[in-house]
Amino acid sequence: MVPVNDPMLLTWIIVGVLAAGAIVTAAVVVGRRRRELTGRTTPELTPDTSVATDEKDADAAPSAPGGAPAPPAPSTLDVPEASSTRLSRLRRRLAGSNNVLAQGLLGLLSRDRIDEQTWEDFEDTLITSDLGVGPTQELVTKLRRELSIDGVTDPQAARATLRRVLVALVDPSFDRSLHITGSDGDPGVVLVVGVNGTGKTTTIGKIARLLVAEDHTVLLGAADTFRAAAADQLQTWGSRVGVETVRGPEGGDPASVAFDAVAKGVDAGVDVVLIDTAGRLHTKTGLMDELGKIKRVIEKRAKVTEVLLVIDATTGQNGLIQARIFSEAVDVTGIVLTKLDGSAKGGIVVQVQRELGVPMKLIGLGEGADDLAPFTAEGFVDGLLGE
Ligand SMILES: Nc1nc2c(ncn2[C@@H]2O[C@H](COP(=O)(O)OP(=O)(O)O)[C@@H](O)[C@H]2O)c(=O)[nH]1
Ligand SMILES: [Mg+2]
Repeated sequence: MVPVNDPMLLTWIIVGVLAAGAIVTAAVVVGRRRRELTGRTTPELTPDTSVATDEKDADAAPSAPGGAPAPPAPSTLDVPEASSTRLSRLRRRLAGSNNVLAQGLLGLLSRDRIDEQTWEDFEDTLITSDLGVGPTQELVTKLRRELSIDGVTDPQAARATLRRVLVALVDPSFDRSLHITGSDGDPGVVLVVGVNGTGKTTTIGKIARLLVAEDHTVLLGAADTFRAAAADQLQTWGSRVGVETVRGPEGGDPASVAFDAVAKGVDAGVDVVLIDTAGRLHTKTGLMDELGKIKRVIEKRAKVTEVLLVIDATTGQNGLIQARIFSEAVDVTGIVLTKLDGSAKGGIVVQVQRELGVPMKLIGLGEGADDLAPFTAEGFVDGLLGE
């Protein structure tokens, strides 16, 4: 060791030692601080619990493999709205400012005199509202005749004429009641069919609520076995009003789930069994085979009293094509038109009913749990005309 005699050199050595110490201390502090920060902002590693769902199952509970019961039962049950008040509550949604049919009809009445050009424009409006060419011509012919007798100078009278002609077009003579009474003490069985995404599962959930509001006992059958999420979605609907769901394993045979549900309904003595089906069948033959089989197998236990075809009003002419295919595959006894709240084209009601010769029985007017109403010709027309 060389003795350090130079005071300047000694000072420099002390300064150097202190500086080195300060640097080490600073590094330690910064390091600790960085670890703290990192710990706070980096999410903990957890197993991926997300479930692949599509938009249509957004309200479904997470899927459970193997069809295990998934949605927890709510602690208190909902009290669903009675059917009698629904259409009047929801009617306003029919005549939204973007409703082509409503606008065309009311526009016609707002004139003092209707010339040839006006009639032609009116006809075009009706056709673009999905009313269809046949019903449009029928409506225009009738209106021209009646308004030429009564005139349009009295707006009240003209409106009454329009209402009368429209109600006749929608056909008030159809039996629109849901056939939910089985024979010989068996439950009524309602089979719900339609393309994926049209609103089948939602509609079944809503029908269950309608029936519960009328003091019927109900059982649900989840015969859409493609994904467990589909059965979860149905079960969630049922559990909100204390209605049980019969389900099978994911990918299982839909007909066997439908059979089990109906058998259980018979044994338990419930009033109505509602059967959900899948709409992912891409070929017509596949569709016929599948739906035909489900119906045949159910009927080994109890008669199917109602086959409801669900159509999405926003799909327009496409919905009509689907309706034709389904009605060839299975004997449709009633139509449910969903999403009329989001459609500017209420005319589809008349066209679908005409095409299939089957009554419109229920209309969906929103995503709310009780946004499904029994269809009546008068209620529908009053909704369109904003009365
Ligand atoms: N706005 C509106 N949405 C509806 C109506 N009915 C069903 N939906 C929605 O349509 C989507 C598909 O419904 P879902 O019942 O899963 O169709 P499914 O595949 O035929 O069973 C869901 O997001 C529903 O909330 C309706 O009347 N109005
Ligand atoms: Mg479904």
